[in-house]
Amino acid sequence: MATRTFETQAAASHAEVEREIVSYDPSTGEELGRVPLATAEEVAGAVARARAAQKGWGALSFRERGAVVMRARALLLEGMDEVAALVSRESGKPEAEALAMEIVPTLDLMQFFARKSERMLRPERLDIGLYRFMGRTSTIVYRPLGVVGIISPWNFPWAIPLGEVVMALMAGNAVVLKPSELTPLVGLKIGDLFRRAGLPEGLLEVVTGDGRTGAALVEAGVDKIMFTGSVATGRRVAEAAARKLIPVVLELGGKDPMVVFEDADLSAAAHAAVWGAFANSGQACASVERCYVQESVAEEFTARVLSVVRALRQDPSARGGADVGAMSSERQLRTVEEHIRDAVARGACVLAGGERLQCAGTFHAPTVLADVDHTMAVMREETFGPVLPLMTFKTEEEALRLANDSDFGLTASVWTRDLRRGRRVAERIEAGTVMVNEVLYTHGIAQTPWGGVKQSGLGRTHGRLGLLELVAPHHIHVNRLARLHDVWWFNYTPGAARLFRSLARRFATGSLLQTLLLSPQMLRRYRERKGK
Ligand code: TXE
Repeated sequence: MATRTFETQAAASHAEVEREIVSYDPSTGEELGRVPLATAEEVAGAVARARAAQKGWGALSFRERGAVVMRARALLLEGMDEVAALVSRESGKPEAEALAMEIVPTLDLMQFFARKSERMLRPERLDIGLYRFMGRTSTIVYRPLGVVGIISPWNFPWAIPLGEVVMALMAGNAVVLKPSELTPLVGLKIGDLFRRAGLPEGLLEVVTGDGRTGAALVEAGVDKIMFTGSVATGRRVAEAAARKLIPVVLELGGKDPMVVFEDADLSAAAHAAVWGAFANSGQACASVERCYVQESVAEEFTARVLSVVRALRQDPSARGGADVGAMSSERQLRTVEEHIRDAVARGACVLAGGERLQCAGTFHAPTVLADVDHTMAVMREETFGPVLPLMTFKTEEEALRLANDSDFGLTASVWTRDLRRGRRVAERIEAGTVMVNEVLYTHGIAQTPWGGVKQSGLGRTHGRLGLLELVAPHHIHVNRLARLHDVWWFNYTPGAARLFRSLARRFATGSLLQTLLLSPQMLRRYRERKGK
């Protein structure tokens, strides 16, 4: 069986010649399987099949679409251990973590969108102010976009694409999914789940491949791209999409701060910091990547963190019982080593971990750093690994300044027993989501919007805001009094101009009373028209 080292990842390039992607188990380096590397023509074919299938699907009721999603959900529930095992094998995370962070949230998401999409997308009557007294109504009707392209990463290879697939399908779209080249088998498993659930052919096409396959998907004439990945690739996707005028949602990761005030429950905060930084081996876009502790409790908090870290189990041979799994790739592990090396060279102190494990897999020990500052890469760039840098602050203002001193803004977390302070600080942190006394997990709450500000991306997934990204709002405007010609139509007589001045002064105030004062002028205008 082939095994993987950094150098032999070049095996991938050998396989590319054969137009294949090789999938490896990062915790052992063993080959798991091979899948096709789809060409641009094959991607275009998938988009064409999806477009043909979407017409009938978009015409179904929410109930009918929801029934397919609920069948897929039942199959997932039945086969969850098999899915968790595959996710664990292909991504390196412990099976328990795959269950907790990928299966449970998606089961909840599936029932939520299957049952609630209709309500969230029901036609909406708009308040059009004084125009309603002119016999008019405005309604927004949400229609499917058509074909949605989803380009997904390897860190949550099941939960991220599956959630977006469900939302796109419930909104009446067809989907072409390009899973990460590191986790193609999990991507194919998503396609398999919906096929077994009876989703009509063509509605979910899974095209396996690498960045070139993703780039081909952007070029293939889809109606929207949902992208999750790095800032650099996200920018390339947005540029290509802009040339085709296709909208994009970009989820580009974060450098998420955790702020611990002196009045926080230090035990809970320490456990949360450790889980927030080391769950998924730190490879979550909402991982705690910077931890700021108020100086007066820094010593106690650090001691608590270290004692929780010491109890963590990391065992390359135990999929079920370990806490901190393998990292997804050697490249990722090298970024972690580089950030630690840079931090130490600039004066940081390693309080725990600090090194990779000597084994065939890509494991890195959970690492705690102190004496860090914002000149270090570990405080500025996404580390995306099991590293928890601790830094102290004195005042609330200083904590806010440090938390906001970042190019990213995905999530943040504030720890305090004073919930008024928690909300106050939360409102001033620049991030898509700020949690008070929680970390990391709100991607798992399907009802809440997910997305960031600054370099963390554009748009939202999840919740109603996420669902609205997957539909086209159609504005239907109806005039029930068509007999009465509008006063602003031709001809522009001197009387008309006088009326328009009055409209500017009175009607445009939004006041019905003011507008009623215009009645005589309006009547004159109608009579003037009638005379013609
Ligand atoms: O991501 P890429 P990578 C961050 C994290 C990580 C870094 C690099 O910091 O260290 O990104 O990860 C497809 N057109 N995140 O290199 O390249 C690719 O095939 C279209 C944060 O794995 O962005 C894959 O399916 N698609 C993040 C997907 O893009 C292209 C999760 C992501 O790959 C493409 C993962 C192109 N030109 C990494 N090139 C998060 N937001 O949570 C590549 N792809």
